[in-house]
Amino acid sequence: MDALLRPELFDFHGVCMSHIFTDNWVKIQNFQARPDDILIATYPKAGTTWVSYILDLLYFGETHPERQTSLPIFERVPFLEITIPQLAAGTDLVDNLPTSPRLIKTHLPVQLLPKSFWEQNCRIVYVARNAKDNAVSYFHFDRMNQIQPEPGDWSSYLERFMEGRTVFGSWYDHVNGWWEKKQSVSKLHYMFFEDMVENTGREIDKLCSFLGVTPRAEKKEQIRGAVQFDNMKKDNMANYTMVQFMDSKVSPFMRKGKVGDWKNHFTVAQSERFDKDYLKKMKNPTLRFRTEL
Ligand code: PPS
Repeated sequence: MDALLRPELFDFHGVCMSHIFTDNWVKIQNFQARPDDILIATYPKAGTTWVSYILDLLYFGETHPERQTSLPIFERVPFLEITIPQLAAGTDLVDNLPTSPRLIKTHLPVQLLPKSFWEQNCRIVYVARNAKDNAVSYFHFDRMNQIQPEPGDWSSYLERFMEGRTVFGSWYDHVNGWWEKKQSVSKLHYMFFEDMVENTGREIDKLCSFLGVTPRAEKKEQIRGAVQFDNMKKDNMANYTMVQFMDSKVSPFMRKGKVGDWKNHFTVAQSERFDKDYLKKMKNPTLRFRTEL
């Protein structure tokens, strides 16, 4: 795996990317979505795995319970654009999914999404997380994940995050781009990590109504319990501990799962600078994030 180590960032159609997510670009852009596919779209570290787990349990928890103990979440909900040499490409994993619906993960900014998702009018769940906690989570992820660029120290990382020089580009462009899309696409459910932490049950209800599924109350309660942070953290099928290029000893994938952990990382000066810059970039008053609960 040595050849994979620590890729460089480069500009890809105006977005910072690494080759891990662009090597398979022709297949990604030509990917054929199906009308019942459900896409989970996020900027990295916004709650993808959490929502993926909920959807997997909603659709297959009762009919295919063996999935929970035998298939890691990244096989149940493949990552469309990932391509790691010697491993199956995300597009192939999706094409080989036996399930219906197929649950698919992407971190692509809205303008780079394969057009068949729009043509097929697929349901899309977008999860967004406040920029400060998102930056902290991404920093620790880049430390522990050998297929991400070297993050350097926290203060230089934060500068790069503000400049949009992280894999999948600017957080600001990502959350705004998908938010604008939501205004014209009815099958796009835009949700927030902070709301999930505040009241997971309420957010599961909203997801069910968006997806048009009506599970029994006990089933919803069971799912709510199963996806609590402590349960997912110890679940080897959800916590990414079996991934060779991720080192949980450096920082676990299921790290803290909190709102407001940024306060343990940002200095007062960094926070003030970040807030000032944030106001310049986040002009749309209808898109509001909470940095504490
Ligand atoms: S990835 O790599 O982009 O797919 O990562 P992603 O799953 O989007 O985000 C990982 C962060 O989500 C937290 N997480 C949770 N928080 C609360 N409850 C549950 N069940 C849960 N599952 C995942 C995870 O801990 C990462 O956040 P941080 O702040 O680093 O802990």
